[in-house]
Amino acid sequence: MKFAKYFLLGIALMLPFSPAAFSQQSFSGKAELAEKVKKEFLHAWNSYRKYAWGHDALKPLSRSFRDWHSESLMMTPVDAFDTMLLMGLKKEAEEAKQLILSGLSFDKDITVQNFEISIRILGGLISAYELDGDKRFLQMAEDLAQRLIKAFNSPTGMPYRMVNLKTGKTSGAESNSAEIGTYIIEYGTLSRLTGKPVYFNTAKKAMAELYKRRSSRGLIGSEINVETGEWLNKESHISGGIDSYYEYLLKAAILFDDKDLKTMWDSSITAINKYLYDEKGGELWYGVSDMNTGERISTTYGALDAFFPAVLSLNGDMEKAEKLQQSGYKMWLLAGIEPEQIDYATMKITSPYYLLRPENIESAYYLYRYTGDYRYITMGEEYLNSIIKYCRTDNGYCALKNVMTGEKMDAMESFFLAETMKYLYLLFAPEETLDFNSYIFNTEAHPVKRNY
Ligand code: DMJ
Repeated sequence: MKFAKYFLLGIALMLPFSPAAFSQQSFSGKAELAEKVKKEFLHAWNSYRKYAWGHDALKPLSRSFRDWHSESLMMTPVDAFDTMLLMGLKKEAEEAKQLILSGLSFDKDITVQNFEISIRILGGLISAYELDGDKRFLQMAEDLAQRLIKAFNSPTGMPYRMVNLKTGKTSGAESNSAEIGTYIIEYGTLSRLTGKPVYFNTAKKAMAELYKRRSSRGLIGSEINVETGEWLNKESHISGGIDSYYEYLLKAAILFDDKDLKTMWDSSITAINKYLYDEKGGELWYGVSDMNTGERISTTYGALDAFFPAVLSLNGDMEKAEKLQQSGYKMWLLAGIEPEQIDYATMKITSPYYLLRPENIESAYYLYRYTGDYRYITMGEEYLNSIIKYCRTDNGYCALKNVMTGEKMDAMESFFLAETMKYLYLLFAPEETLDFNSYIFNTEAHPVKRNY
């Protein structure tokens, strides 16, 4: 048996390189990597359990917790629940489910950030319902949505940034494109599940209002007043502050087979590829330009931009997707772990922290699913190992204040368990774990079914 294994391995090594030969040879490696991710997920989850149970997030260095508001919204368990289901962690999933169902209520006099609560908690509850089937998750999701939807009550239909869960009082008229245009996956799915079109229509209207205010070049800016519709910041890019608006245009066009959203996406990606696309020394990057003139303002790219290869690949543009992912990989390797932002013209780090973000890994996962190229497995393995090397502590995982010095931060964001660990796991796990072509992920990596 042993002889046969080494004989076959020897033959495989003599074959000229081809992804198929390589992936067969390394098959058991993927299973081991998936197990390794699961073990590290448990390490983080058990630390949350021990020091932050019932609270929003773990503070791994001080072995304590952080709540975003005066009362907890159980952000980490809600965000992590579907990852547990996908990993087959039945005991942990059951415990998290009981905690959420018995202890989480939205009848609280607290003012929340509409965007964050929608992508993390509303998205988490909807996926929990779809994957687990317990109707109480759907009831909670609708209760939350009925409170959050009041944020859209502005003169333009673009939502305020903040809304009080009990009183519905809104605040924060000065908002950004991402916080205006990232609701339709959650709201549209809720419309499908409840038969009430109001959710889908409200989210779509906000996107259309934003799109309507694009410049003659077809670009949008990053900050806008939702009462007057006036742009406050005309910098156009694919980075934080705009990113998930584009992500949701494409994903929702696919998910709901919506022609208007498809038109909006098509014209947006044409403008992005004309004015933000930047080739430097054979490498592909996307920079920052003025939305009115189309002229380049800066050559920055960062951890948040690294979602874009996934979006490009979902759009079928594999050439740009693979090329951009190579640039993202280079950025990750600069200091051994991904910095928040670099200047790609000088390859200098302009923002040195690492918040345990998932986007670069998310793109590696999409590219592996689309190409089957084993290079994305080894890329993911490097990402995983560097996160273990730099961010693992005795009590969970922590963000880094500075990737160049390795200085740690006392924070483990819930998206580490919702997204970073989920995408790593799905990258290495067997394809049947989640049929990639049957689901669309919200921007917090919560999967929703494509077809009903
Ligand atoms: C997440 O909350 C979401 O992915 C969002 O779209 C961007 N920021 C974080 C992760 O980096």
